[in-house]
Amino acid sequence: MNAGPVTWDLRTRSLTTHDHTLVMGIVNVTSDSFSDGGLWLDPNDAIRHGLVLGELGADIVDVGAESTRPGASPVDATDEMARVVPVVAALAAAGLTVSVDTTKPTVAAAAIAVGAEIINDVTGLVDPVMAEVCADAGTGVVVMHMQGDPRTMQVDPTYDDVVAEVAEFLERRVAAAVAAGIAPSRVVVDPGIGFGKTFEHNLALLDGLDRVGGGHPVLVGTSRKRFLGTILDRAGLPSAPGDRDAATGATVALAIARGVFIVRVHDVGGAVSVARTADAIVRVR
Ligand code: PMM
Repeated sequence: MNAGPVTWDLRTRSLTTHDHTLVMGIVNVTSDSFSDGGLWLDPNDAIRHGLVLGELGADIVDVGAESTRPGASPVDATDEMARVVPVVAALAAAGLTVSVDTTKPTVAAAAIAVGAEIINDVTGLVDPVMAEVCADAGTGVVVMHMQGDPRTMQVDPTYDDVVAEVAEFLERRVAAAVAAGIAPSRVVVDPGIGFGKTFEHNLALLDGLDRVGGGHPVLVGTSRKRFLGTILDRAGLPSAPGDRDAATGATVALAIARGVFIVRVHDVGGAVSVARTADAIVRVR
C-alpha cells in the first residue's frame, strides 16, 4: 500500500500524487531512439506530439534529444540544444509541465530558461555543474541509476545484489544532490531499467521497486524496452517495439502496486487507463 500524499516540488509548481500516479509522456526529438527514433525529429512534429500527449492525460512531458539506447553515440551539445529548446519553449508556453532528458548542464540551463520544470539526468547528476544548474533554478530532478555509459552499458553488467546496489547508488547520488543545494522535496529517483542491466536484473529491480527509493518518490521507465520484447518473444507473441504497449501496461500496474509515483511511457492513453485502474485498487484515499 502506498503511504499518504507525496508532493514533488518543481521550479514554479508542485505535483501531488495523493489520488493518482503521474504519467510522464516521452517526446524523443532523436533520429535513433529504439522505438520511435526519427518520428518527431522535426521540432513542429515533436511539439504537436507533446500537445497530443498532454491531451491524452500526461502530467509531464519529457523532451529528449540524445538517444540513450544501448550503443548510442553522444550528441553534440549545440545540436541537442537546437532540437530541445524550441520544443520545450512551445510545450511550456502551452501550460504543460515539461521535463528535459539531458546529461548536459548547458542544455539543461537553456531549457530551464524557456520553461523546463524538471531535469531528468540519466547519469544521476554526476556532473557537479548539472547539480548546480538545477539547484540554482530550483527545478525538480530525476536521479537515475546507470552502470557504465550508453555505449558500453550492456556489454557485461554485473551485480551481487542488483536491488541493494541500485538503492545504495541512488542514496549516494541523492546525498550529493542535496549537498549541492537541491532540496530533498525536489528529488525523485529511478532505478534505470535497461541501463547496464541484464534481463534478470531488470526483472529483479521491477520486483524490488519498493526497496529502491530510500524515502524519495520513485519513477520507473519500462516503456517498450527490450526485456519486454524478450518476454513476448519467449511466449511466441509479436515482440517488436510497437507491440509492447500492453506488456508495458502490466509493468505500470505492478509498479504502482509497489508504490511507484511516476511512470515514463510512450503510450500515454494506455498508461493513463492502466494507472487509473491500479490507483483505484491500491491508493489510500
Ligand atoms: N529511459 C530512456 C531514456 N530516458 N529517463 C529516465 N528517468 N528513466 C528511463 O528509464 C529512461 C530515461 C530510454 O528510453 P527511450 O529511448 O524510449 O526514451
